[in-house]
Amino acid sequence: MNGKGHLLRDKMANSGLVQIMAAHSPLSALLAQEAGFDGIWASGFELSALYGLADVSLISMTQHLDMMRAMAERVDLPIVADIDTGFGNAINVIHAVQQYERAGASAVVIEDKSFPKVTSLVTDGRQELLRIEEFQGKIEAACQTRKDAGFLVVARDEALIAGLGEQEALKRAAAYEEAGADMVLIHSKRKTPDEVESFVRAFKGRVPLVIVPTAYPEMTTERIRALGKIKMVIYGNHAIRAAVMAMKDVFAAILKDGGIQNVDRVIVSVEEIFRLQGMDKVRADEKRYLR
Ligand code: SPV
Ligand code: MG
Repeated sequence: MNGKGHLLRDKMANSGLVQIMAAHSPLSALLAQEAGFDGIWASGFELSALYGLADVSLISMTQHLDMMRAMAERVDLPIVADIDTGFGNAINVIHAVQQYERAGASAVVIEDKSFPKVTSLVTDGRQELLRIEEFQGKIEAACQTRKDAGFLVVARDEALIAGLGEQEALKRAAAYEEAGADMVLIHSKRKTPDEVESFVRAFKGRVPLVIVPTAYPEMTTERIRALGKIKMVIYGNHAIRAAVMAMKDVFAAILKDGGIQNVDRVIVSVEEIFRLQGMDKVRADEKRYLR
Protein backbone atom coordinates (compact mmCIF):
# COMPACT_ATOMS: atom_id res chain seq x y z
CA MET A 1 0.00 0.00 0.00
CA ASN A 2 1.59 3.31 -1.00
CA GLY A 3 -1.28 5.72 -0.37
CA LYS A 4 -0.43 7.94 -3.32
CA GLY A 5 -3.84 7.61 -4.95
CA HIS A 6 -5.08 10.23 -2.51
CA LEU A 7 -2.63 12.77 -4.00
CA LEU A 8 -4.40 12.44 -7.33
CA ARG A 9 -7.82 12.45 -5.64
CA ASP A 10 -6.98 15.60 -3.66
CA LYS A 11 -5.74 17.49 -6.67
CA MET A 12 -8.79 16.51 -8.71
CA ALA A 13 -11.16 17.38 -5.84
CA ASN A 14 -9.64 20.86 -5.62
CA SER A 15 -10.95 21.34 -9.16
CA GLY A 16 -7.52 20.56 -10.61
CA LEU A 17 -6.71 18.71 -13.79
CA VAL A 18 -4.07 16.03 -13.26
CA GLN A 19 -1.67 15.54 -16.15
CA ILE A 20 -0.29 12.02 -16.51
CA MET A 21 2.61 11.19 -18.83
CA ALA A 22 3.18 7.79 -20.40
CA ALA A 23 6.36 5.88 -19.57
CA HIS A 24 7.81 2.53 -20.60
CA SER A 25 10.81 2.33 -18.27
CA PRO A 26 12.08 3.72 -14.97
CA LEU A 27 14.23 6.20 -16.94
CA SER A 28 11.28 7.59 -18.92
CA ALA A 29 9.23 7.75 -15.70
CA LEU A 30 12.03 9.70 -14.04
CA LEU A 31 12.13 12.18 -16.92
CA ALA A 32 8.36 12.67 -16.70
CA GLN A 33 8.71 13.31 -12.98
CA GLU A 34 11.50 15.85 -13.52
CA ALA A 35 9.41 17.58 -16.19
CA GLY A 36 6.68 18.18 -13.59
CA PHE A 37 3.84 15.81 -14.45
CA ASP A 38 1.41 14.74 -11.72
CA GLY A 39 1.70 11.02 -12.38
CA ILE A 40 2.94 8.27 -14.66
CA TRP A 41 0.87 6.22 -17.12
CA ALA A 42 2.28 2.68 -17.17
CA SER A 43 1.14 2.31 -20.76
CA GLY A 44 0.53 -1.05 -22.39
CA PHE A 45 1.06 0.49 -25.80
CA GLU A 46 4.47 1.92 -24.85
CA LEU A 47 5.67 -1.29 -23.24
CA SER A 48 4.48 -3.36 -26.22
CA ALA A 49 6.34 -0.98 -28.54
CA LEU A 50 9.45 -1.25 -26.36
CA TYR A 51 9.44 -4.98 -27.07
CA GLY A 52 8.79 -4.27 -30.76
CA LEU A 53 5.35 -5.89 -30.45
CA ALA A 54 1.80 -4.85 -31.30
CA ASP A 55 -0.45 -3.75 -28.42
CA VAL A 56 -2.81 -6.74 -28.76
CA SER A 57 -2.43 -8.56 -25.40
CA LEU A 58 0.91 -10.14 -26.35
CA ILE A 59 2.78 -8.67 -23.38
CA SER A 60 2.02 -10.74 -20.28
CA MET A 61 0.75 -9.37 -16.99
CA THR A 62 4.06 -10.32 -15.41
CA GLN A 63 6.10 -8.34 -17.93
CA HIS A 64 3.93 -5.25 -17.46
CA LEU A 65 3.80 -5.65 -13.68
CA ASP A 66 7.59 -6.03 -13.42
CA MET A 67 8.14 -2.82 -15.37
CA MET A 68 5.50 -1.00 -13.33
CA ARG A 69 7.23 -2.13 -10.14
CA ALA A 70 10.62 -1.00 -11.44
CA MET A 71 9.14 2.44 -12.19
CA ALA A 72 7.53 2.63 -8.74
CA GLU A 73 10.93 1.92 -7.21
CA ARG A 74 12.57 4.79 -9.10
CA VAL A 75 9.97 7.59 -8.95
CA ASP A 76 7.84 9.18 -6.23
CA LEU A 77 4.93 10.11 -8.50
CA PRO A 78 1.70 8.12 -8.37
CA ILE A 79 1.44 5.50 -11.13
CA VAL A 80 -1.73 4.88 -13.11
CA ALA A 81 -1.44 1.30 -14.37
CA ASP A 82 -2.92 0.42 -17.75
CA ILE A 83 -4.08 -3.13 -17.08
CA ASP A 84 -5.91 -3.49 -20.41
CA THR A 85 -8.82 -5.93 -19.96
CA GLY A 86 -7.57 -7.06 -16.54
CA PHE A 87 -5.97 -10.06 -18.27
CA GLY A 88 -9.19 -12.12 -18.40
CA ASN A 89 -12.43 -12.16 -16.45
CA ALA A 90 -13.33 -10.77 -12.99
CA ILE A 91 -11.25 -13.49 -11.32
CA ASN A 92 -8.18 -12.35 -13.25
CA VAL A 93 -9.01 -8.76 -12.29
CA ILE A 94 -8.97 -9.66 -8.58
CA HIS A 95 -5.50 -11.15 -8.98
CA ALA A 96 -4.26 -8.22 -11.08
CA VAL A 97 -5.50 -5.55 -8.65
CA GLN A 98 -3.86 -7.35 -5.71
CA GLN A 99 -0.59 -7.57 -7.59
CA TYR A 100 -0.56 -4.02 -8.96
CA GLU A 101 -1.52 -2.43 -5.65
CA ARG A 102 1.22 -4.36 -3.84
CA ALA A 103 3.72 -3.40 -6.54
CA GLY A 104 3.06 0.30 -5.94
CA ALA A 105 0.35 1.39 -8.39
CA SER A 106 -2.01 4.16 -7.23
CA ALA A 107 -4.69 3.51 -9.84
CA VAL A 108 -5.71 0.96 -12.44
CA VAL A 109 -7.52 1.55 -15.71
CA ILE A 110 -9.55 -1.45 -16.92
CA GLU A 111 -11.10 -1.40 -20.40
CA ASP A 112 -14.41 -2.96 -21.43
CA LYS A 113 -12.98 -4.94 -24.35
CA SER A 114 -12.85 -8.70 -24.60
CA PHE A 115 -9.51 -10.48 -24.12
CA PRO A 116 -7.34 -10.48 -26.21
CA LYS A 117 -7.76 -6.75 -26.89
CA VAL A 118 -6.82 -4.84 -30.01
CA THR A 119 -5.09 -1.47 -29.65
CA SER A 120 -7.66 1.35 -29.78
CA LEU A 121 -6.24 3.83 -32.27
CA VAL A 122 -5.66 1.50 -35.22
CA THR A 123 -7.87 2.13 -38.26
CA ASP A 124 -10.68 -0.44 -38.62
CA GLY A 125 -9.52 -2.32 -35.52
CA ARG A 126 -11.47 -5.43 -34.49
CA GLN A 127 -13.06 -3.96 -31.36
CA GLU A 128 -15.21 -6.40 -29.39
CA LEU A 129 -16.74 -5.13 -26.15
CA LEU A 130 -17.95 -7.15 -23.18
CA ARG A 131 -21.58 -7.26 -22.12
CA ILE A 132 -22.23 -4.36 -19.73
CA GLU A 133 -23.10 -6.70 -16.81
CA GLU A 134 -19.91 -8.67 -17.29
CA PHE A 135 -17.78 -5.53 -17.19
CA GLN A 136 -19.69 -4.24 -14.15
CA GLY A 137 -18.64 -7.46 -12.40
CA LYS A 138 -15.01 -6.71 -13.23
CA ILE A 139 -15.25 -3.15 -11.87
CA GLU A 140 -16.97 -4.35 -8.69
CA ALA A 141 -14.30 -7.01 -8.26
CA ALA A 142 -11.54 -4.38 -8.61
CA CYS A 143 -13.20 -2.03 -6.09
CA GLN A 144 -13.75 -4.80 -3.54
CA THR A 145 -10.18 -6.05 -3.89
CA ARG A 146 -8.24 -2.81 -3.29
CA LYS A 147 -6.82 -2.44 0.22
CA ASP A 148 -6.25 1.32 0.17
CA ALA A 149 -9.48 3.29 -0.14
CA GLY A 150 -7.49 5.98 -2.00
CA PHE A 151 -6.57 3.55 -4.81
CA LEU A 152 -8.46 4.60 -7.93
CA VAL A 153 -10.40 2.18 -10.10
CA VAL A 154 -10.95 3.73 -13.53
CA ALA A 155 -13.40 2.13 -15.97
CA ARG A 156 -12.45 2.65 -19.60
CA ASP A 157 -15.40 3.00 -21.94
CA GLU A 158 -14.49 1.95 -25.50
CA ALA A 159 -17.95 2.35 -27.08
CA LEU A 160 -16.87 5.30 -29.25
CA ILE A 161 -13.71 3.43 -30.31
CA ALA A 162 -15.89 0.44 -31.27
CA GLY A 163 -18.14 2.72 -33.34
CA LEU A 164 -21.23 2.06 -31.18
CA GLY A 165 -22.15 5.73 -30.81
CA GLU A 166 -22.67 8.25 -28.05
CA GLN A 167 -25.84 6.72 -26.58
CA GLU A 168 -24.10 3.38 -25.99
CA ALA A 169 -21.07 5.19 -24.57
CA LEU A 170 -23.28 7.13 -22.14
CA LYS A 171 -25.18 3.99 -21.14
CA ARG A 172 -21.94 2.17 -20.43
CA ALA A 173 -20.44 5.10 -18.50
CA ALA A 174 -23.53 5.23 -16.25
CA ALA A 175 -23.40 1.46 -15.69
CA TYR A 176 -19.72 1.56 -14.79
CA GLU A 177 -20.30 4.42 -12.35
CA GLU A 178 -23.12 2.38 -10.79
CA ALA A 179 -20.70 -0.56 -10.41
CA GLY A 180 -18.41 1.66 -8.31
CA ALA A 181 -15.83 3.06 -10.72
CA ASP A 182 -14.11 6.15 -9.31
CA MET A 183 -13.67 7.63 -12.78
CA VAL A 184 -14.66 6.84 -16.36
CA LEU A 185 -12.10 7.08 -19.16
CA ILE A 186 -13.83 7.93 -22.41
CA HIS A 187 -11.65 7.12 -25.38
CA SER A 188 -12.00 8.37 -28.96
CA LYS A 189 -9.94 8.08 -32.12
CA ARG A 190 -11.72 10.92 -33.92
CA LYS A 191 -9.16 13.37 -35.32
CA THR A 192 -10.89 16.32 -33.66
CA PRO A 193 -12.15 16.82 -30.08
CA ASP A 194 -15.85 17.13 -31.04
CA GLU A 195 -16.80 13.48 -30.34
CA VAL A 196 -15.39 13.62 -26.82
CA GLU A 197 -16.69 17.14 -26.18
CA SER A 198 -20.20 16.04 -27.14
CA PHE A 199 -19.96 13.01 -24.83
CA VAL A 200 -18.71 15.15 -21.95
CA ARG A 201 -21.55 17.65 -22.35
CA ALA A 202 -24.16 14.86 -22.44
CA PHE A 203 -22.65 12.91 -19.52
CA LYS A 204 -24.82 13.32 -16.43
CA GLY A 205 -22.82 11.18 -13.99
CA ARG A 206 -21.05 12.39 -10.84
CA VAL A 207 -17.69 10.71 -11.38
CA PRO A 208 -14.88 12.69 -13.02
CA LEU A 209 -13.81 11.79 -16.55
CA VAL A 210 -10.43 10.85 -18.00
CA ILE A 211 -9.29 11.35 -21.60
CA VAL A 212 -6.35 10.26 -23.75
CA PRO A 213 -6.30 12.90 -26.51
CA THR A 214 -3.65 11.26 -28.72
CA ALA A 215 -5.83 11.24 -31.84
CA TYR A 216 -7.20 14.77 -31.31
CA PRO A 217 -4.20 16.84 -30.25
CA GLU A 218 -6.02 20.20 -30.43
CA MET A 219 -7.59 19.23 -27.11
CA THR A 220 -5.39 21.53 -25.04
CA THR A 221 -5.50 21.72 -21.25
CA GLU A 222 -7.30 25.04 -21.62
CA ARG A 223 -10.02 23.39 -23.68
CA ILE A 224 -10.24 20.44 -21.26
CA ARG A 225 -10.62 22.75 -18.26
CA ALA A 226 -13.37 24.68 -20.04
CA LEU A 227 -15.43 21.47 -20.25
CA GLY A 228 -15.27 21.09 -16.47
CA LYS A 229 -15.91 17.36 -16.01
CA ILE A 230 -12.53 16.00 -17.14
CA LYS A 231 -10.11 15.75 -14.21
CA MET A 232 -7.36 13.59 -15.68
CA VAL A 233 -5.58 13.80 -19.02
CA ILE A 234 -3.25 11.00 -20.06
CA TYR A 235 -0.58 11.68 -22.69
CA GLY A 236 -0.66 8.07 -23.82
CA ASN A 237 2.35 7.43 -26.03
CA HIS A 238 4.47 10.56 -26.17
CA ALA A 239 7.48 9.08 -24.35
CA ILE A 240 8.00 6.25 -26.82
CA ARG A 241 7.26 8.45 -29.85
CA ALA A 242 9.75 11.06 -28.67
CA ALA A 243 12.36 8.34 -28.04
CA VAL A 244 11.85 6.81 -31.49
CA MET A 245 12.16 10.19 -33.18
CA ALA A 246 15.39 11.01 -31.32
CA MET A 247 16.98 7.62 -32.00
CA LYS A 248 16.06 7.67 -35.69
CA ASP A 249 17.60 11.11 -36.18
CA VAL A 250 20.83 10.30 -34.36
CA PHE A 251 21.33 6.85 -35.91
CA ALA A 252 20.86 8.28 -39.42
CA ALA A 253 23.22 11.19 -38.73
CA ILE A 254 26.05 8.93 -37.48
CA LEU A 255 26.05 6.88 -40.68
CA LYS A 256 25.62 9.94 -42.90
CA ASP A 257 28.38 11.95 -41.17
CA GLY A 258 30.79 9.01 -40.99
CA GLY A 259 31.11 9.22 -37.23
CA ILE A 260 29.71 10.65 -34.03
CA GLN A 261 31.38 14.06 -34.32
CA ASN A 262 28.20 16.01 -35.13
CA VAL A 263 25.64 14.23 -33.00
CA ASP A 264 27.82 14.62 -29.94
CA ARG A 265 26.73 18.24 -29.70
CA VAL A 266 22.99 17.52 -29.96
CA ILE A 267 22.50 14.52 -27.67
CA VAL A 268 22.67 14.69 -23.87
CA SER A 269 26.09 14.31 -22.29
CA VAL A 270 27.33 11.17 -20.61
CA GLU A 271 27.38 13.26 -17.41
CA GLU A 272 23.63 13.80 -17.74
CA ILE A 273 23.12 10.04 -17.91
CA PHE A 274 25.36 9.67 -14.84
CA ARG A 275 23.08 12.13 -13.04
CA LEU A 276 19.94 10.18 -13.98
CA GLN A 277 21.66 6.97 -12.83
CA GLY A 278 22.46 8.44 -9.42
CA MET A 279 26.21 8.17 -10.00
CA ASP A 280 26.96 10.98 -7.52
CA LYS A 281 25.60 8.88 -4.71
CA VAL A 282 27.61 5.87 -5.84
CA ARG A 283 30.77 8.03 -5.75
CA ALA A 284 29.91 9.32 -2.28
CA ASP A 285 29.17 5.79 -1.05
CA GLU A 286 32.46 4.56 -2.48
CA LYS A 287 34.34 7.21 -0.50
CA ARG A 288 32.47 6.37 2.64
CA TYR A 289 32.30 2.58 2.61
CA LEU A 290 35.00 1.12 0.37
CA ARG A 291 38.09 0.51 2.47
C1 SPV B 1 -1.95 2.91 -23.87
O1 SPV B 1 -1.16 3.86 -23.85
O2 SPV B 1 -1.58 1.73 -23.75
C2 SPV B 1 -3.38 3.15 -24.03
C3 SPV B 1 -3.84 4.36 -24.74
O3 SPV B 1 -4.15 2.30 -23.63
S1 SPV B 1 -4.19 3.95 -26.39
O4 SPV B 1 -2.98 3.40 -26.98
O5 SPV B 1 -4.65 5.13 -27.03
O6 SPV B 1 -5.24 2.93 -26.40
MG1 MG C 1 -3.26 0.47 -23.30
